[in-house]
This record gives sequence, structure tokens and C-alpha cells, in this order.
Amino acid sequence: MEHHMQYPDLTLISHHLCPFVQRSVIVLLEKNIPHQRRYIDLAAKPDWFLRLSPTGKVPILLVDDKDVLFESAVICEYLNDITPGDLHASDPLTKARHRAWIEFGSGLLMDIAGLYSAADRSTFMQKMEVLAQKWQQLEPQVQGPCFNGAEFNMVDAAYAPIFRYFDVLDAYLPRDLFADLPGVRQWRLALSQRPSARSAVSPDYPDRLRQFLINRDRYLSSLLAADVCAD
Ligand SMILES: N[C@@H](CCC(=O)N[C@@H](CS)C(=O)NCC(=O)O)C(=O)O
Repeated sequence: MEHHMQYPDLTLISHHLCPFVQRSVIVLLEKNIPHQRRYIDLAAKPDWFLRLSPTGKVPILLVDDKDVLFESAVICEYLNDITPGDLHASDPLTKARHRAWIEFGSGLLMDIAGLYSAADRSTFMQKMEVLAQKWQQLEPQVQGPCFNGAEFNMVDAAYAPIFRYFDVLDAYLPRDLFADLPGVRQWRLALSQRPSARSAVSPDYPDRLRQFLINRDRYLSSLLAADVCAD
């Protein structure tokens, strides 16, 4: 029997490239939650956004036009809590471990930012090493095909946006960060096929990301630009 839940009116304030926004979108889609999304330009934040967001960061979730939630992890937990089903493991220890690996994923996003912000080749190569090591740390953690086995979990929602960077970056990086990591590779493939993860960005995401990276004018930008010229 079709049963319609009564959800609050939800608006996610978003940015097209933000991986933290994508986490929230994936949970919204996984749980079929009706919502609106409003995209802003982070280079020219609107006044209404600055008034609402305590940190000046996306995502924020507007609830019934009166409450504001910020921090993607908190938004994901809230969306999970107000809907039937649970994207978390029920065992408290497993759930706690997953939350820790979600936080590890936030660190990975910082390392990716470090990679595309590196001014010179030697800093860039150091960041590559950090990333390689973190993927190696993840390898024995992955049950496969998803992080915790067959079922898509909150930790998967956090990692799908991380893998997405490499769908664009792989072609330009000096080494394959996923070589010899069969578990992580299988996980990456599973997440790339997940409908919620696929729909969490617009179809022009790869072009937007490439343009963003070129505009940074850092070491990685030169690798991308060289490739464009070679075409
Ligand atoms: N810890 C925050 C991080 C969010 C975040 O860093 N958002 C970035 C975009 S991906 C942002 O809004 N940056 C704008 C700024 O810092 O001015 C979360 O999980 O929501």
C-alpha cells in the first residue's frame, strides 16, 4: 500500500561542485525525500545565504522555512532520522566505525583540495603520496561491493563524491592511485553505478570541475591545460 509520509518542507542550499552537498543529495535521493535545491555562487555569496549560514558554507538545509541545519554530516543524520529505513548499520560499534570512516573521508576531501591547490610539483607529489596512503588504509576496511557489504550505507554516501573527483582527475595524475587496491576499485565501481550517486550532480559536472581546476592556476591546472592544448 502506498503510504505518503508527511515531511517538512525541505530546501537544500547547494553548489554544483561541492562534495559535502552531494552527500546530502545522495541521502535525499536514497530515501526518496521530496525537496528543493537552490544553487548559489560561492564566489559571490548572496546576503540571504550569509544571514542563514553560520559558517558561510554549503550545504545548509532549510526546514519549513524557519529552521536552518548546517554541516553535511548532521544534515545526513537528520534526513536519515525522519524517514523510514536506516542508512546506518544497526550495531552501535559498526555504526561508530562507519562514522569514523566518514570523518576520514572528510580528511580525504581536504587532501584533494591540497592536491589541486599545490603550487609546485614537489608539493603536488607529496599530496599524491598522502592520497595513495589513505586509499591503502581503506583497502582492508572495504567489505565489498559497498563499504559494509551488499547494502548501501551512510558511509557510501560520503565516499561517492570523493571517488567522483578521480573520474575527472585520473587522466591527468602521474600515477594510478587505485592500482593494487581491488577492494577500493570494486567499491568505486559500485558507487559509480548507484542511481542516487549518479544523480547527485548535474550532467555538466565533469566540465565544471575541469574548468574550476584550470582556473585555480596551480600545478594541477597546468597538467589539465597541457592536455587541452594537445587535443
Ligand atoms: N564541514 C562542512 C564543510 C562544507 C564545505 O567546506 N563547503 C564548502 C564548499 S564544498 C564551502 O561552502 N566553502 C565556502 C567557503 O568556505 O567560503 C560540511 O560537512 O558541511
